[in-house]
Amino acid sequence: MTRPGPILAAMLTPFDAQGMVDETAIGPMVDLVLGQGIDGLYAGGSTGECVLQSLEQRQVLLRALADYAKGKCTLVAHVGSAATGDAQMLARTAGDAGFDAVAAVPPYYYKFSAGEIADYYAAIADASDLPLIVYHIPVLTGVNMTLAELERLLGDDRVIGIKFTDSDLFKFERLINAAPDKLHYFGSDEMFLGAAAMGAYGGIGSTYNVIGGLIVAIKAAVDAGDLPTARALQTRANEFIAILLKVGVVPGLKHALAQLGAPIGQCLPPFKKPAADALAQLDTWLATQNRHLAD
Ligand code: MN9
Repeated sequence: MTRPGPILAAMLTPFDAQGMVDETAIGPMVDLVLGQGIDGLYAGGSTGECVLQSLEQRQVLLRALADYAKGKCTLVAHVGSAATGDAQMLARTAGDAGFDAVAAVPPYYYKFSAGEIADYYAAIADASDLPLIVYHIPVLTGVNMTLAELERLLGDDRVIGIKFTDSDLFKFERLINAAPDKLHYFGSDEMFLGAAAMGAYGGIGSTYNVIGGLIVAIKAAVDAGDLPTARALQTRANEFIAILLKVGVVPGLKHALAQLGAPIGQCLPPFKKPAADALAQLDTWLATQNRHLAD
């Protein structure tokens, strides 16, 4: 197994006017995003609008992405679904397409027990030969697994790590130290510096589509023990993230990528087009700040 790289962009999904995956838009988007020097892509997750798509469309995306990007970078497929059978099917698709790993949110909607959640992850691990990353994002799933539950999931040999999107850095640090051999990715981009300082292996985030270079630089500064540089870089990142949160993260990132030369269509319903005044702020940032990110 190749070890997945540390800094992965949570990929957006390009759609055509009919709401189908626009395979022709994948290449230019991938080139733009990878051009920032990140290690790879995490496809079909929250940023990729996974819960708004049919199983078939999610498979189309995974196959098309692997066709274009396999061999160029780390590829992780998010396969999580409240329907365990769909998650297994997607894991098989990712395995056949040549992904490096799969990731999955826990089953949501019903309040499943820890044992039921563990069975779901075991079923996904059984479905393919790919290593598995647990995705902990309680703010969206409503499933707030405890430290003990997360530790138990990481105890499975087939589970290589976790994507941890939460502001609880205490829990994150406890988990890193309880399972030091696993890959601990952090997913709250606005606090990446804190997580890197706590010992994160890397990060997987939506905003990396635009500011991936800043995140790579924050990690390098933390690893070099240069806290003032890391702090200044996180502040620059957060100026962008604050605007993006006003616009709406996924529609805002789609708008930004179009402005940067890789149009990928609109979000699926019921996402609305962002408000014009918020978009104007984003455009100003892109025009005045983004081109200086490499400075
Ligand atoms: O885990 C993303 N989380 C969500 C990844 O989409 C909820 C993050 O990249 C956030 O979008 C980002 C902005 O809040 O930190």
